[in-house]
Amino acid sequence: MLKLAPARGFFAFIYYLLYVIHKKMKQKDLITLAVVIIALAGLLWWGRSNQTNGLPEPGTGKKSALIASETLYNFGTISMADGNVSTVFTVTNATDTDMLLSTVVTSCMCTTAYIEYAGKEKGPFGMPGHGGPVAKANEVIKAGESVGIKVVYDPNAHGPAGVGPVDRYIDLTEANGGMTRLEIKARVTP
Ligand SMILES: [Cu+2]
Repeated sequence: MLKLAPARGFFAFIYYLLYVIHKKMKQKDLITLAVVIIALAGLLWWGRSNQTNGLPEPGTGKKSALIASETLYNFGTISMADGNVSTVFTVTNATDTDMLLSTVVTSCMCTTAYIEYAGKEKGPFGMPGHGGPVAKANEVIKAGESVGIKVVYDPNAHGPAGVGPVDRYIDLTEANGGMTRLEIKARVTP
């Protein structure tokens, strides 16, 4: 997919580099150089493939007013054939003042979230678009009250290539800058 294009360009560049150096170096030196470059490329590739989400790490912002009953849910092994899976996290405004939950964003388009509060459901909220505006949640959670954050994961969103372990984040951002990160994991089989 898209990620392949820069890699292909990278290897084309290495090939060109080797071709140029080839004319000026002895064969033994060339092999040493090739091994070093392949090792570096491998490290780079490994590092990139370990980046499983697109959201920035939570900052050292203000303390969150919300307390989550749990911050990680593991769906275990799920099958594409069975379709979407969902879970509900409970988050509580643990302060004695009302708070404003401004945004709910997810780290990938396969994951959506809904706010369940006072008998209503608001959403879906998903991954922020490419430079586009983030849909505001703007939900006031009263002092001491709890809301459900329903998270839906679509194992078919990435097509047949989407098998294997997945790790996704759901970030709840407050008007005062506080942030709560929820996380889902699963192992996807066809
Ligand atoms: Cu995804």
